[in-house]
Amino acid sequence: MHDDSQSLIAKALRKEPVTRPPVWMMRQAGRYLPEYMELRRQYGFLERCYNPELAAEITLQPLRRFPFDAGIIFSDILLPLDCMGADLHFREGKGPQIDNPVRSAEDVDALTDFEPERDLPSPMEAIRLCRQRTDKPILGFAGAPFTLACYLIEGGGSKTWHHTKHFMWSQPEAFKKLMDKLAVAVGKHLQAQINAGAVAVQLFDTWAGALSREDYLEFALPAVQKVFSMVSGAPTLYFSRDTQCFLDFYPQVGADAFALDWRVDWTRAQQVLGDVPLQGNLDPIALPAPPEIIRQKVHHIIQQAGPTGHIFNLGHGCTPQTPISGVQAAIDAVLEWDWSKVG
Ligand code: 1CP
Repeated sequence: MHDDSQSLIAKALRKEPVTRPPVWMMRQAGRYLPEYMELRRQYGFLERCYNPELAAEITLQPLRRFPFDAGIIFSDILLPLDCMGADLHFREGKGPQIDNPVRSAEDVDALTDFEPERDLPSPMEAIRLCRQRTDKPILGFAGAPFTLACYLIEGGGSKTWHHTKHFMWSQPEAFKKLMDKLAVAVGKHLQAQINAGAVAVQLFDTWAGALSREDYLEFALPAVQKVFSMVSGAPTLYFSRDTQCFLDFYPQVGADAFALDWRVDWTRAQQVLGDVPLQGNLDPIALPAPPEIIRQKVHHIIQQAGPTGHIFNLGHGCTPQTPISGVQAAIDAVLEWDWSKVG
């Protein structure tokens, strides 16, 4: 099996010199790709995730079309919840739905333990298949406990996370027990993906920005720390969205690197976080812009991030409206960068 240790992404995560940053994009597999839409017509979402052949194929699709430096395994953050007893559905035209939301201490107790290789072998199997089929490094991932709790308690997506916050404040002990259970499940899931050959793993805390500083510290941070304390053998990245006001908490999180959304200013991030690898952070909504604008924005980000410890990415995922030409223009702009020629 090939060795990923000299890949650009592994070097950037070790802060070694590179002539240009490595590039991949969150949601680089998905609805903006015609070849994904073709498979989407034939198979349901959960089937695409639970069948390792399909998951591997979808992971490889963007790597065939674009010169990305890494793939991210096709799966979803909500799958472990399905294995733990949540009645998870992806119905056409709707986001994820959980038909038996967690609303009481008894509901928390009823969630079953999660053993990744027993209950959810497909992402690990898909990582192993991808590693046989491409030399590109493959990233694993999972959802952070707070973000998973949001879907589990709410029963789906939400603008306000009303039920989640109500549960958190009215039943804090049950909420913390839930966070702990989720942290154990997620820690095991990330470790299993590393054991299967993931070059690094990313924890997605998409909804952390819904919390105040106090609530993040009390309810979300301890569970994230627990996740990262359970994981070893490959670098870890923490992505959260809309959390500029928590940047100063990041050093306590326990991740090796941080994925920034597009609102975060590089100078401030580097001042607050110091010498840690950073990933990001082009606004995904810039991808429909003219190629020259994309190029300027990409080069501005690379220049600000500096020559070591930067992985180029979007500040959040590709959307279904993302044009193929915009993805290509952003990658071209990264590939033409050469730090050895920058004075
Ligand atoms: O075809 C479809 O309609 C499915 C759309 C889709 C896709 C492509 C969903 C449903 N999940 C995924 C795959 C996925 N999800 C990946 C694989 C990598 C890739 O595509 O390149 C990853 C990393 C995720 C992670 C994920 N799922 C997050 C965290 C990251 C983020 O985007 O913020 C979240 C919040 C989810 C939940 C989820 N799954 C799917 C949707 C539409 C959503 C979000 C719903 C919402 O906004 O509440």
